Amino acid sequence: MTDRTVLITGATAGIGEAAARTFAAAGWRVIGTGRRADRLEALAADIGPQMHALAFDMRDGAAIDDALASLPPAFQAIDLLINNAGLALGTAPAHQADLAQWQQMIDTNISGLIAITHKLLPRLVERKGAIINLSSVAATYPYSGGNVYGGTKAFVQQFSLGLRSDLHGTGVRVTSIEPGMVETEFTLVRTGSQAASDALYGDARPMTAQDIAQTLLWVASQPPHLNINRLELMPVTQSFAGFQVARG
Ligand code: 8X3
Repeated sequence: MTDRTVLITGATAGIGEAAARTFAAAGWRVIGTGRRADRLEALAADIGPQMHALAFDMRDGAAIDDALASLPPAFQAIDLLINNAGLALGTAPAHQADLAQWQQMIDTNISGLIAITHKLLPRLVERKGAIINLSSVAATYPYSGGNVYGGTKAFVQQFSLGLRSDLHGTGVRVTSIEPGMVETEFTLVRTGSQAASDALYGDARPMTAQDIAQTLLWVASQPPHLNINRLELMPVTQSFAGFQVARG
């Protein structure tokens, strides 16, 4: 058991839900956040009193304040922020993409992430806490249709390194986790198609949400003198393609 508390954004599904279960099983108190209150409450009921469900929209600063102010005393001292909430929308090339989808990715993956981080930073500095941000391999390696999604994840990667620099001397640790293909609702959300999701993950042996949750716990369990700056993960079946050349 530990007396530490983690706040996990986007805990309603996928990596966030797996992380909530994994950290609770390791003895952490877990604050799970998200917009879908019913799913959060169901998860909290399953995990038990170690989890507190906090439903709010991360794009709304006043809603974040109200939510944090409503935390029961036992959950107020937050040691670790896991910025997991995020999404990809669309796979169209940039010149055919939907601007509203681009904006929605920026709102969640960047604006929401910086808003909750900004709110929690004073507490994290006070407690010499830690931040783990979920970036992606898409931060480093461009792929067709990745455009703004990759751009948002590059922001998360670089923001993580920038936080490390700004928090120098505070004892606060910051990590950018950069997974490749993980089988979650990610592709269903991105494409709106269960068939597309099944076709991508089908026999590809992708990573699982549990793989990433275990990695998050491992990062959080390192001794306080050690900071994992960036950690990139892929399934064995995923690697890199070469440059493309248009001819004619
Ligand atoms: C998404 C990574 O490889 O599924 O963050 O596009 S990948």
